Amino acid sequence: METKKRVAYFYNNEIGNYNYGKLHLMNPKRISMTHSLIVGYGVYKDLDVYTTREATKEEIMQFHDQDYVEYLSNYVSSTKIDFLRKNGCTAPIIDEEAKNDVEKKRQYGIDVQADCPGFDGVYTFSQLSTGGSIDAAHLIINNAADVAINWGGGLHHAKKGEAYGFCYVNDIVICILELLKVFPRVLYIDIDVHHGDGVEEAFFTTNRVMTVSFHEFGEDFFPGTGGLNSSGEGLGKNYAVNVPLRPGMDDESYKQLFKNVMNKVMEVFRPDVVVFQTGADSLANDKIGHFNLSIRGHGECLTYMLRFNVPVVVLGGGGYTIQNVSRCWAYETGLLVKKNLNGPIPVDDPFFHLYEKQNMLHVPIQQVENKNSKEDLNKIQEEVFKQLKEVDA
Ligand code: TV1
Ligand code: CA
Ligand code: ZN
Repeated sequence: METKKRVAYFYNNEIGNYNYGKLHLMNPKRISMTHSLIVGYGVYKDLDVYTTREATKEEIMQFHDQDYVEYLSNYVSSTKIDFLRKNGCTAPIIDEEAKNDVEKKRQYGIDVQADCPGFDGVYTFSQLSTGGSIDAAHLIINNAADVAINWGGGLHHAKKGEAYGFCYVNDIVICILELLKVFPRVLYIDIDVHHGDGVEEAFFTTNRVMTVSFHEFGEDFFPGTGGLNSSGEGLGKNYAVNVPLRPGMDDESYKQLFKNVMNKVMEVFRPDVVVFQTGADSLANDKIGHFNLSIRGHGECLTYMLRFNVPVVVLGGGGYTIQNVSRCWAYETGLLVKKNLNGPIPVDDPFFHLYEKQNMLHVPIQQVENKNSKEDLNKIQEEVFKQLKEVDA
C-alpha cells in the first residue's frame, strides 16, 4: 500500500510581482494566488516549505549559451531606461545600446510577436523559476523529499540560445540535468496543452531521459512540433513520446489514454525519478488551449504517478484563466498530501475579489464537442505502444 509521502514546496513571494505586460496572457500573479489558496485551505502545514532562491548564472549556463544568458541578465527594458533618465540618472546603463539592438533582440527571441517581451526583471524572474526547480531536484537527490513542488517552474519552451513561447530559461532541462548527475534514468511527463518542445529537443538523442508530452496539435496550434512519429534520434530513438490530440479532450478520454500510456512507459523505462510538468492550460475554458478537462481530471493524472513509488518533481507551466490555474494547483498540492480540497474559496483570501463570480474551488464545465473520436484515440495509443515495444532500457 502507498505510504505517506514527504512533500516539499518551493515558493517566493517576489515571483508574483513580475509582469509580462498589460495585454500579455502569462500572469505570474497566478503563482501568488495558488499560494494563498494553499495557505487558506490549510494545506500549508502538511508541506515542508522552502523559500525559492535565484539560480546562479553558472547553473543556468549548464544548458543555455553564455552570450544569451549575458544578454538576458543585462536586460533593462526601454521603459525602465526612460524612467531612469527622466529621474535624472545620467550614469551609463550597462549595454544600453545592446538592449535596444533589434538584431540582438531577434537573435535571442525577445519580443518576437510579443510572445517573449523584454520586461523589467525578466532575468530575476527566470532565476526564481529555475532556482526552485534545481532545489527541488536536490531535495530528491538527498532523499529529503518524495515529492517536491515548484509551481513557478515548468517553462518548457525555452531554447539553448533563445527565448520562446513565454519561456526564457528552461528550468525543466536544468532540473533534469541536475537529476542526471545522480540518477541513471529520468522520466519527463508534460500535460501542458502545448508540446514540450524545449525539453524534448534537449534530450532528443539520449536514452537516459524519456520525454512524454500530451498536447493539442494541428491547425497551426503552437508550436507545431510533437507529431506522433517524432520519437527521438540516435541513442534517443523511441525515447521521445508524443501524444498529439485534437480540441475538446474530456476527462474520460484523457484519463484513459494517460493511464494506459504511462503504465506502459513505467513498465518499459523504469525511471529512477519523474519530472512532471502540470501546465493548467489543458483545463476547460483556458484562454489559449482547447481541451475540456476538469480540475479533478487533471489532478487524477498527477496522482496516478504516485502509485509507482518513484520520487516526483512537480512543476507548473502554462495556464491562462488564472483563477482556474490557482484552483487547480492548490487542489493538486492538496492531493499530494492526501487532502481532497473542495468547497468555497476562503473569504479572507487576498485575491477573493477575483473569484467572486464563481466562488467555489471546483467550477462546472460545459460539454463541448470532443474532436477526438474513439477510433482516433485508439489509433494513437496503438502507435505509441508500438514505439514503446522497441524500448529496451
Ligand atoms: C501578448 C499579448 C502576447 C497578447 C500571445 C497565444 C500574446 C498570445 C497575446 C499567444 C496571445 C501564443 C504563437 C505567435 C505564432 C506564435 C508556459 C504568430 C491570444 C508554457 C506559448 C504560446 C505557451 C505561444 C506557453 C503562442 C506554455 N498563443 N495573446 N501566443 N504566432 N505563440 O502562436 O506552453 O503554456 O493569444
Ligand atoms: Ca504537453
Ligand atoms: Zn502551454
